[in-house]
Formats: sequence, structure tokens, C-alpha cells
Amino acid sequence: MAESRRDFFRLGLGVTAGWLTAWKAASAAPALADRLPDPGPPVPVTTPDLPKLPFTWDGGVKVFRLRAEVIETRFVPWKEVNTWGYNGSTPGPTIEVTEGDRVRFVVENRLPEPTSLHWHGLEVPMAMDGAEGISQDLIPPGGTFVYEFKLHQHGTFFYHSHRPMQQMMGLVGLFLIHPRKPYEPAADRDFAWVLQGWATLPGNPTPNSLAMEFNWLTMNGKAAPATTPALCKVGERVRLRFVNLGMDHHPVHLHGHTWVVTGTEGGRIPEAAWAPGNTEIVGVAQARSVELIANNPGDWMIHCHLPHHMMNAMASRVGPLTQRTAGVSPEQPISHAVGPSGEPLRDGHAGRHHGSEGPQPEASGTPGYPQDMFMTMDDAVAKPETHGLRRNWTGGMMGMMTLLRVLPEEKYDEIQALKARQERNDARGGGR
Ligand SMILES: [Cu+2]
Repeated sequence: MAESRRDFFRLGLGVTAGWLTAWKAASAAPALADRLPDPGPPVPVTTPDLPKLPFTWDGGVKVFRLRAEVIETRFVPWKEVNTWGYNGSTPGPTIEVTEGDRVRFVVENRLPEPTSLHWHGLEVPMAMDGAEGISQDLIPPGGTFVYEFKLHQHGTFFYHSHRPMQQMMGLVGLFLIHPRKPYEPAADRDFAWVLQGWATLPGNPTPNSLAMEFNWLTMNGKAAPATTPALCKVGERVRLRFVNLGMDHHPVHLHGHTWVVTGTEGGRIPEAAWAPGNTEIVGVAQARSVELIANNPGDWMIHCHLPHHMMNAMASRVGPLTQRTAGVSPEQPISHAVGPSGEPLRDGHAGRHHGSEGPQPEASGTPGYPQDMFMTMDDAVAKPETHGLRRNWTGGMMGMMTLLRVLPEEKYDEIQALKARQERNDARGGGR
């Protein structure tokens, strides 16, 4: 396992070297050195599709800069949206630090309205709490506010604007604090996601933050199948962390494995209280960490199990249902005479289906028909992490969904080589 952690560092991401240096600096205290065997630094957390927030040192203080601003992004390649976020990213870049760190955040407001920044779950001095009016004046457009505090906790936290509508526009990010004394047993892989819901109706790229129903569900700002799969090798211990900021709770489910729940937004759960499961409700404003032994080779879905959260672009007038909805109110009562969104059932008028699933004209009189569609876009979302997935894999991937790929060593290495090649190409400004 230590070997694979070294692999991770060698192959690792741009942030890794900086992280290791920071860890060594933070863990130089003699009280830590007398423990054996040395489990080494924890693996850096991978936040698929999200950057890490870089920092500079000022004396013993880690200095971070956050810029609240409008972001043009895409949930999937064909869905452009205008969200709000930080430093060009929705959710904002991930803050990854260590218990005991002293941190400073220079927060610049480039939005057209006032904002503030709250450190969710952190036991900071009240003046640093970011509660508008209560602990500070709002940061005006064009203004800057500096937060500084010392971290004595560890676990999965997050930062967010304390203004509710701004939260629904995407002003949130992960705040991950490693413990000074590493958790045992050590994880070989560590992944984290922010779960969000959006209401962006067809043709309108700007989310409606007042909506009470949500038709786009994202993990780290991407909807499946555009979510980048998480990769590990068979037999590794894997930690998955989920943070939810939105209007719905999300029962997050993993296929093919049993996990134990090891953490909440309050930090690490004592081992005696770890409970087995495969579906964990991540409530609004909560964080959950789970750990598992990835002992089942394959490509396994991680997804919110709310059925409407396993879809993209869900609206009464989108998808196969629209084929028969013209002129009928979606609010019309559902009976044997009408379909699920109120459309009248007529003979010989089947919904149009996509991909490998053909039309079923004989079913057109079946109450409730049609329901689901199967639309593939393997090529549009292809990247090294999707290499080797079964053809048409994207047809079943929608909404708040991603994959944990439990790979044999050679397959894992093959994908890492593809990633390295792509990164070299990107660095040269070339294509793929
Ligand atoms: Cu959900």
C-alpha cells in the first residue's frame, strides 16, 4: 500500500510536490516523529473536475486568494451555463490544508452585488465567521476582505457565501483539512465531491435560484456522463467524501461494494461507531466520508439514488415525453388516459428513442409509456479516465452520477500513461 502511495506521488498531479513540502513543514513537530511505523503523509485528495487552490507562504501563514465572480461553464458538453463561483470554477477550487495550519484568505468580490464568505463547520473567531451583518459588513462589489485563523480541526468542511441565493448560484467550495496524526488505516485513494442542484430550463443558460425543482444535478460542477471517473487499483483502501449544498438531500449509493461511514461534517467518527452501508444520505449542508476496500474489479456507479437526480435536463417538455405533450398541461391529472407528464395516449404515436433502444410502437397504448430514454455520447466525453469503458457506457450515466473504476494494476498504469501524455500535449498547447 505504501508502494502505491509512492506511485501516486510519482505519477501525481501538479499540486503533489507542493503538498508534500507543505506536509513536511507542518509535521516537523517532534511529537509526531516518535510514532512507528511512519504511515507517511496522507494521500492528497483528488477532486475530479475541480482545481486545487494554490497558496503562498507569508512567514508561517498559508495565503490563499479567492475571487468571487461569474463563471461560464458546461455541466455536460452540450449544456452551457452561467453560474457564480470562485477563480473561474464552480464549485470554487478545493482548499487542502493540514490541522494546525495558520491560513489567510484574501477574498475579492468581482460580483455586481455584495457577498461574504463563511467557513462551514470551522470553529473560528466570530469576526472571521463571514455571517453578513452579524460578524462583518458585506464585501461590496470591487471590495476585498481578509480572513485569517488557525485550524485546530480536521475533516471535510466547505466554504460558501452566506447569502442563500448566491449559494444556489454556486458560491461554494471544498475545505479539506488533513489530520496531523494520519488516520488509520491509511487510505490509498481519497476523493471528494460537492453535490449541487440547478434549475436551468431549456434555452436559458442562467440558473433560476428561486426554483424549488431542479433539473440539473452535478458532482463537482459536472453532470454525468461528463463527470470524470475516480480511479483506483484492486485491493486499495478508498475514501469517498461528499458535501451537499443545495435544496435537496442526496442518498449517495455505490455499486458492488460495502463501505463504512467514517466521517461527518464534524470530523472523524470513532472506529467503534463506523457503520456498514452502501447508501448514505448526505443532507443539505452536511458532509459524509466513507471508506471501502475496493476488492471488486470493475466500473462501479456512484450516484444519488433519488430517481429525478439520475437524469439530465429533466423538464416536462424534454425528452421522449415531449413527442406527445403538445397542447397538454403538465399539471393535468394523471390517469390511464394520459402519460406521466399529462400527455394524452394515442394509438400509433410512439415516443422517439435514441441510441440502441428502438421505438416500441406496440407499447403506445401502455399506461405510463414512455418513461426512460437511452442516449449515448461516449465520444463527446472521452478522456483518459474513460479509456476501456464498455461501448455505450454513457447511456446509463446522467445527473448526479460518476464511476469508481476498480482497475487491475496494468489497466490503471495504462490510463495514467494516457493522462501523462495528454498533460504533455496540453502543456505544449497541442491537441489530444
Ligand atoms: Cu439527489
